[in-house]
This record gives sequence, C-alpha cells and structure tokens, in this order.
Amino acid sequence: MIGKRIEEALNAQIREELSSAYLYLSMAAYFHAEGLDGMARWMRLQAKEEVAHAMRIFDHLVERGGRVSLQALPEPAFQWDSPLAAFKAAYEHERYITERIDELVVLAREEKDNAAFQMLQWFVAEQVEEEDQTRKAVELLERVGPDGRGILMIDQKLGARAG
Ligand code: OFO
Repeated sequence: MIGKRIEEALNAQIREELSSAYLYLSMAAYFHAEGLDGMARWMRLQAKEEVAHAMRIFDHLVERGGRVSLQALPEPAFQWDSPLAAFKAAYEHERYITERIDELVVLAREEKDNAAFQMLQWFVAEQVEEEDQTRKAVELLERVGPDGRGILMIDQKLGARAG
C-alpha cells in the first residue's frame, strides 16, 4: 500500500506530465501553422512520450493500491515569437520538470518508499535525455538565427526523429 504523501505527489506529477503533453501539442499546432511540419512532428512525438510518462506513474499507483486522481490542466501558451522561442520554452519546461522529479526522489527517500524511489530512477535518467534533446535543438536554432534556409534544414532534421 502506498503512503498518502507519495500518492498525492505522484498524482501531481501525472498532471505535470499531461501538462507537458498539452504544451507540446500546442507547440505542434504552432509549428504546423508556420509550415514547419518537421518540428511539428517532433513535438507530436514528444507529446505522446509525455502521455506515456503519465501512464507509468498511473500504473505505479494502480499496482500499489493507490488512487489515481486526475486534475485540471493549465491552458498552454498558444503562440511563440519564433521556432527558437518555442524550443527555448520547451527546454525551460524540461528543466522545471527535472526539478519536480528531483523533489519526488527526495520525498520517496524521506518516506522510505523504495518502490517509488526505484520507479523514479527511470525518470531521473529520462530527464537527462529530455533536457539534452531540447537544449540541442535550441543550440541548432541559435546557430542559424533568422536565416530561413537554415530553419528549413533544422525542420527536416527534427522531422526525422524516430517515432
Ligand atoms: Fe516527461 O519528460 Fe518531458 O516533460
């Protein structure tokens, strides 16, 4: 059986993961509207990954006799000034999610909840990848600046992300 504090914190993290999916879907819609279908595809895949992250925690709660309680999601931003601004926002968002995961790890330790602690180790590793991917996209976009041809090349590159 899972403790109340961990149960509440994991439910809050389900909301964070689904909020991430919502944010990235909004970014996908923005990229489609800009004619950047490769970046849109990247974001759509990312949104799917975020739903899978939420489901990992969902399943953990179910398996341990906890109660999943879904919460309202904040409305994501609708528009960004440029592809660079969108990917910067994605990178900042991932840094924020890493902080949330780190706090959960501390809580699991405090509560001596080894099962949650172990489950969260997957997320610790995943966040390294999430930050790395978004930071690399930011670096590429910074390198080309406002050059349209460069942006189209990055669009193609990001659109080739494995699904
Ligand atoms: Fe779930 O890793 Fe991104 O937010």
